[in-house]
Amino acid sequence: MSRRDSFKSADARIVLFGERNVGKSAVAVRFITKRFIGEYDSSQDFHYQFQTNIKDENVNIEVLDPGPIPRGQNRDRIILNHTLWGDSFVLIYSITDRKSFNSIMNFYQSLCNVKPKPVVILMANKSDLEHKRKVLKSEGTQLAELMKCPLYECSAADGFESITQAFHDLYHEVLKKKKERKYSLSPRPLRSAMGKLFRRNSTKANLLSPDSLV
Ligand SMILES: Nc1nc2c(ncn2[C@@H]2O[C@H](COP(=O)(O)OP(=O)(O)OP(=O)(O)O)[C@@H](O)[C@H]2O)c(=O)[nH]1
Ligand SMILES: [Mg+2]
Repeated sequence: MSRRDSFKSADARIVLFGERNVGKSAVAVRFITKRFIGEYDSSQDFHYQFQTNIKDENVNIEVLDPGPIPRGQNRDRIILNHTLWGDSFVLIYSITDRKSFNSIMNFYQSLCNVKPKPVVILMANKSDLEHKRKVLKSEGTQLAELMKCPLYECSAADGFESITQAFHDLYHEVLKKKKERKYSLSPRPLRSAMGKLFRRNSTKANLLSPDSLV
């Protein structure tokens, strides 16, 4: 599906970033279908759009699960394109793969170069493989603190609840950010007039007329 076919008004556009084999596709498919199918096509980008119910609200979500991101110059361009498209990001590593953990900061820095306070969660996948663990939970927690975002240790193989919860929380962060931005973009004179309006006694006689809101 081409990006031009995107929902006109997606409520959230989520991009998954992480090294190869960490479970990006498994996590995306778990969230969207609640299923774990074991093997996933890694040859191309997968762009999903769907409606889901979050806290009794129907929302339009789009998820981008990137295909291989090559090394070299093209890498920066591809990450930049994905970053511009998305409004929120899941940074995924596998607890069994230290290299994948080490590379998270690079993804995060690339994001911050384009979007100064990106909406991000950190996901430590494959928590069912405790016997193969190479990254301590405390290391994940420290990294999340550095990036000022929450950490979710979860397993795409083990059930859908924790992954669904992570995506729902991310969606709520997107909403929060959109509301903040809307507020900060509202014209100052109107904002201060609104402030006056609500500081006043709210009897009818004290309400300001529209003409006075300038
Ligand atoms: N045990 C276990 N295996 C997982 C989990 N998540 C994914 N896998 C397996 O890990 C392998 C890689 O998963 P993918 O979802 O294809 O990983 P990916 O990050 O999309 O990989 P690329 O598309 O190559 O970048 C597959 O064999 C999955 O079945 C998990 O939580 N636990
Ligand atoms: Mg994949």
